[in-house]
Amino acid sequence: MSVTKHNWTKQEILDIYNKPLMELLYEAATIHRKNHDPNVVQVSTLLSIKTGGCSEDCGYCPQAARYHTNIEGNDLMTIQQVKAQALRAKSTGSSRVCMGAAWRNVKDGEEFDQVLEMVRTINKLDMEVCCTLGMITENQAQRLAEAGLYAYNHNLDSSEEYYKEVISTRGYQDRLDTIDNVRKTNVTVCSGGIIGMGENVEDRAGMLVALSTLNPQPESTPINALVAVEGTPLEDQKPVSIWEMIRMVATTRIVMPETQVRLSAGRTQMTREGQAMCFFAGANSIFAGDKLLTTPNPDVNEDMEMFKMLGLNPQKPFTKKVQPQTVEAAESQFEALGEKPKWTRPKHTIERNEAAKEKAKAVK
Ligand code: SAM
Ligand code: DTB
Ligand code: SF4
Repeated sequence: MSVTKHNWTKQEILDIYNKPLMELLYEAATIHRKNHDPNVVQVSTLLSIKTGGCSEDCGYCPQAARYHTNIEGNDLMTIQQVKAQALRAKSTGSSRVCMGAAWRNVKDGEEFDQVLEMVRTINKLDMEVCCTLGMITENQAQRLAEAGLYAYNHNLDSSEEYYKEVISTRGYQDRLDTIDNVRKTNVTVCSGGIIGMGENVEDRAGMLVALSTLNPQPESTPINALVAVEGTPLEDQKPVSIWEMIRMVATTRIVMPETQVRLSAGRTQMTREGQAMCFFAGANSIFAGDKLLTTPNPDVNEDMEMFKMLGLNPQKPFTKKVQPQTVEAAESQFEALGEKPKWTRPKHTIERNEAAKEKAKAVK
C-alpha cells in the first residue's frame, strides 16, 4: 500500500501529468500494482431510471431540457423494470448497477421512495448499488444508506474555475456539500469528471486537486471523455486524443492510489490498444452496457472479448467493502424531512449555453 497524500498542489499534479510518457506510465503502473490486482477490473452497468427533461444548463449534457438533442424523455422506471435490468447486468459480469436520474437535486416524496425501493431490490440481488440523482441533503443520504446504497456518484466535472464556463444553474460548492453529506454515512463516494470540454491542462490538474484533497479520497473516480452531442453547447468540441486520456488516468492513479479509476464515457472512440494502455496506466473499472445514460457504449460481448484478450477478470461485488445491510421502509429510523435546501443558482451568463438555448427555441 502507498501512503495516501492529501495535500497535492496544482503544480505537483501538472508536473506529473506532463512527465515523459514512459516515466508517467511506469510510475502509475507501479503504484497501481502496489494497491490493486492489475488483472481485475470492476464492471458497473449504467441504468437511466429517469431520462431527460432536466432543469439544469450543464453544457455537456444531452438531458438538459433547454437544448434540442433528440432525447426521448421518460418517467421514473418501475421497480420491476429495474430489477430485470439488474439481473441482466449481473448475468453478464457486472458487480454494480449505477442508477442515474436527470434531476438537479432529490426531492422527498413518492419518486424518491420508489428509488429507495430500487436500492433495496438491487442490494438484495447481492450487487453493489450506486445512485446519481443530483444534489442530496444529509437526511436523503442517510435514507439511501439505510436502504443499502453502496456508492453515490456526484462529479466535480472540472476545476472550480472552468465549472463556471459550463454550468450556471448551480455552483461548485453545492457539489462539494453533497459529497460532504454522503461522507456522513457509510455510502462510498464516487466522484470524477470530464475531459474534452475545452478546459486546459491546468483545469484538469485543478479538478484532481479538488478530488485528491478530499479526506478520505473518493473510493471511485470516473474519467469521462466528453461525448459531444448535437444540440448541446459543447457539440463542436473536438474529441480528446487517447494520449490525453492515458495521461489523465495515470495522473489520477498516482494522486489517488487506492481509488478505483473508471474509464467512463467516450470508450466507443477508443481502440482496444488505447483502453489497454489506460488499464496499464491504472484504470481498473469500466461502465458496461450497450448504452451509457443516453449515448452509445461498446457492446457487452465486445468488452468481455477485450477482457479475455487482455487476461482481465471482472471484480466480484463487495471486494473492497462489505455489503451494506438493507433496512426495510417500515423499519426506517429516518423519516423524510421535506427540507427545502438552498442549493445555489449563480445564473451568470455562459454565451455558448445561451446560444444553444436560442437555437433550440428556434427549432421547437
Ligand atoms: N443529474 C445528476 C447530476 O448531474 O449529478 C446525475 C446524472 S449526470 C448525467 C452524471 C454525470 O454524467 C455528469 O456529472 C457528467 O460527468 C456525466 N456526463 C453527462 N453528459 C456527458 C457527456 N455528454 N459526456 C461525458 N460525460 C457526461
Ligand atoms: C459518470 O461519471 N459518467 C456516467 C455516470 N457517471 C452517471 C454518465 C455518462 C453519461 C454520458 C452521456 C449520456 O450517455 O447521456
Ligand atoms: Fe441535469 Fe445532471 Fe444532465 Fe446536468 S448533468 S443537465 S443536472 S442530468
